[in-house]
Amino acid sequence: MSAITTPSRTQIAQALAAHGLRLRGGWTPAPGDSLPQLPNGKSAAVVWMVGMAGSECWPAFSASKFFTDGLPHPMDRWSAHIGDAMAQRWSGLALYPSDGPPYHPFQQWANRSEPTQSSPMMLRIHPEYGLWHAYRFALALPFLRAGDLEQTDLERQPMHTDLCLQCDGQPCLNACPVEAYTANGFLVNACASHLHRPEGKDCMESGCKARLACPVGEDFHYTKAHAQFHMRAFAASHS
Ligand code: B12
Ligand code: SF4
Ligand code: SF4
Repeated sequence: MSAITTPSRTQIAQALAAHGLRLRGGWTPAPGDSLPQLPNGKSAAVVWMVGMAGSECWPAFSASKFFTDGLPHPMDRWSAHIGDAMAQRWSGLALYPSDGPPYHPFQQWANRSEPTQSSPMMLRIHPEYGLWHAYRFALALPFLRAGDLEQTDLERQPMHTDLCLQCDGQPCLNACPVEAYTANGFLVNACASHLHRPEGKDCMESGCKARLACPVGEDFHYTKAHAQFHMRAFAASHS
């Protein structure tokens, strides 16, 4: 039987960067986390969070075969291609945000790896990337090198507390033309219906106005092509 290779945090980050993906920190599972077993039958020692900030993954994704093959869910399939290969290489398991329902609690996991906070948009807000970030997969691995988790962003950066509570006027809450963001959550159908009408053209072409109204992370706004890709996917799945 071949020995298991334990990659360093730097090696993982470099392997991901080759695909325009970002290592978003990691966390150590506890028994209550009920993660699936790894292929060797053992529990994971660490879960690394993988995602992107802004449109950094767009060049690699849009150049991949998944973008043009005409099959459904191209970005999920692109992510799975990368995540499964890494999991196999390092004897772990890749877990995906869209696995489910029931879904893995990605936003709770993210909070254990990075200084993200809740926002009225239901998305986690990051002090640097704002609302312009997402997760592509989580890599559960059997071993962790000493010192690697002490380097997590959560421990290195000061916590920026209350970003949204201190936000002047909370412009995100007033920018949606159909008031899809309410005190009771996100009105998916109100948003989706608007996107299917001619009045929704702005959102379809430039991205969600509510998200764009947020002053945090403006340098990380998605490019037009990237924003349109997500808006079309969202509208198509809520027709
Ligand atoms: C179902 C789903 C949706 C549904 C419903 C969303 C909802 N608010 O219930 C729909 C289709 C509407 C949707 C839409 C979008 N989604 Co969505 N969605 C999911 C998905 C697949 C499952 C959510 C879930 O039920 N998780 C299960 C629970 C147990 O996990 P959780 O970590 O506990 O998550 C919940 C809590 O954290 C809670 N929460 C968040 N903040 C706070 C704060 C407090 C105090 C409390 C108590 C709870 C709480 O809300 C979460 C959802 O219920 C997640 C991926 C995932 N696996 O989590 C993506 C996810 C949440 N979506 C995401 C995104 C980006 C979007 C879109 C912007 C799509 C896009 N690409 O343009 C839109 C807009 C959403 C919006 N404004 O609300 C990202 C969010 C990234 C981020 N920055 O936080 C995720 C994490 C996927 C990803 N690949 O990264 N989504
Ligand atoms: S506009 Fe203000 S309240 Fe809304 S998400 Fe951004 S920082 Fe938070
Ligand atoms: S995409 Fe447009 S309609 Fe939907 S929530 Fe955002 S601003 Fe509102």
